[in-house]
Amino acid sequence: MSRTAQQNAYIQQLREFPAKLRRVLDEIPAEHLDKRVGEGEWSTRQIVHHLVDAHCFAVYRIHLPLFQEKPMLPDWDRDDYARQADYALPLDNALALLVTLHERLATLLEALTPDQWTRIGIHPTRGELTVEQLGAIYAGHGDGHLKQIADIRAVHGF
Ligand code: NI
Repeated sequence: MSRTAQQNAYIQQLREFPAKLRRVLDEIPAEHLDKRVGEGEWSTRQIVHHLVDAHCFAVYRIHLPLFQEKPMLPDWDRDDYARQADYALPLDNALALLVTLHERLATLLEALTPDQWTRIGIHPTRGELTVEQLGAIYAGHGDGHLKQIADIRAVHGF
């Protein structure tokens, strides 16, 4: 299978993320998990549960263009999801799912042919995206939220 260095980098990033997140969470005392930087902002707990839902959508969104011609990729309201009862679950639940989801994503991407990387789906806000662009978005998505968690820690000093 011939992959570009960039494609390999996305796959590697996806493979490493769950352990990276776990190391960050291990440093945060449980009593701080529900702290937020302000009204309407997400807590660390909500961010971690958000990653699970976002990466469930990633698996779904990356599959669709493999089998359909320029499919519409499903949209979702992140704040609606964040208000549901499952976002209050202990983080072990989310971490276990993230390990599984990331293994699926990485395995899926690793086996793509060069043509499959160029298949296109219609993202609800970004328009036409290739499977490679979707892979890039989700490879970087977790790190963006790690910065958000770092901001919460900085504001509250833990
Ligand atoms: Ni997000």
